[in-house]
Amino acid sequence: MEEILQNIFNGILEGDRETVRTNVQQAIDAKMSPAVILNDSMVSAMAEVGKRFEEGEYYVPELLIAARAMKEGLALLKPLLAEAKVKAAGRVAAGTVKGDLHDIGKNLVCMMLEGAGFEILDLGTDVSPEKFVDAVQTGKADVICMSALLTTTMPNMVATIDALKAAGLRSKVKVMIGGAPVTDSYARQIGADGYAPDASRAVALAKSLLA
Ligand code: B12
Repeated sequence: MEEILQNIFNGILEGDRETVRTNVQQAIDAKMSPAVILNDSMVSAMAEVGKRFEEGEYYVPELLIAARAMKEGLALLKPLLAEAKVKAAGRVAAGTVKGDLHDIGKNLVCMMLEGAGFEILDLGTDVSPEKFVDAVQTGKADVICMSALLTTTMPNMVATIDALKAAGLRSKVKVMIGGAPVTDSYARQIGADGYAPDASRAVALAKSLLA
């Protein structure tokens, strides 16, 4: 059992999708608890990936292939997790703001959050303030993650916060922002609840906002 979990852990660190897929399937066939498979191998591996990224040992490509390998295993686990009613860490609606088509960073944030046990509503790119509002109203998101890579689209983060206020929803949802041109002081200036400079710190931020 230990060996299977270790193989999944190593497979994610190495971005080896085949190893992750076969070992997760073996763990499922051996009737291991989906929560144990998720937390003791996959989430801990993604935490290690995040740590290596922060320490400059891993770069974006390693982050991407690790996240992809994790997704492969998650796809097998998802139906079982739903059955076992493993409580999601929270429901996150994420999107790149209106006018902006950059989605690599946003996708990384989604993958890391998913690996950490959050339920993700991926709204895609070019997401209007109305769509974010709808994700809170009908999608019941606890957290909104807005990404912007263009200085010209950053004001659409403000427009989204304004739309949430106008809909009377601002106090019901936490707002996280990020993207290369975004800063912590900008987050404070526009009244967001938090900013993170990368995907692994986005996970820590989401956890702290919902704690
Ligand atoms: C790849 C890229 C593209 C690709 C996007 C492909 C895709 N599917 O995403 C394409 C070619 C389509 C593109 C188009 C354009 N681009 Co471009 N692009 C880039 C580039 C080279 C890399 C961006 C990237 O993916 N980085 C890697 C990811 C992993 O990093 P990241 O996005 O920053 O995300 C991390 C963090 O920021 C954070 N994060 C991200 N989102 C969030 C959200 C939350 C909530 C949190 C907490 C954290 C977080 O976590 C992520 C992971 O660690 C940047 C240069 C750069 N240095 O950023 C230019 C750049 C962003 N692009 C730029 C420009 C100008 C454009 C165009 C206008 C070019 C043109 N004239 O057509 C168009 C705009 C299209 C549009 N409407 O969006 C400029 C922006 C300048 C500015 N100051 O506004 C840049 C900076 C290049 C430059 N130096 O001029 N681009």
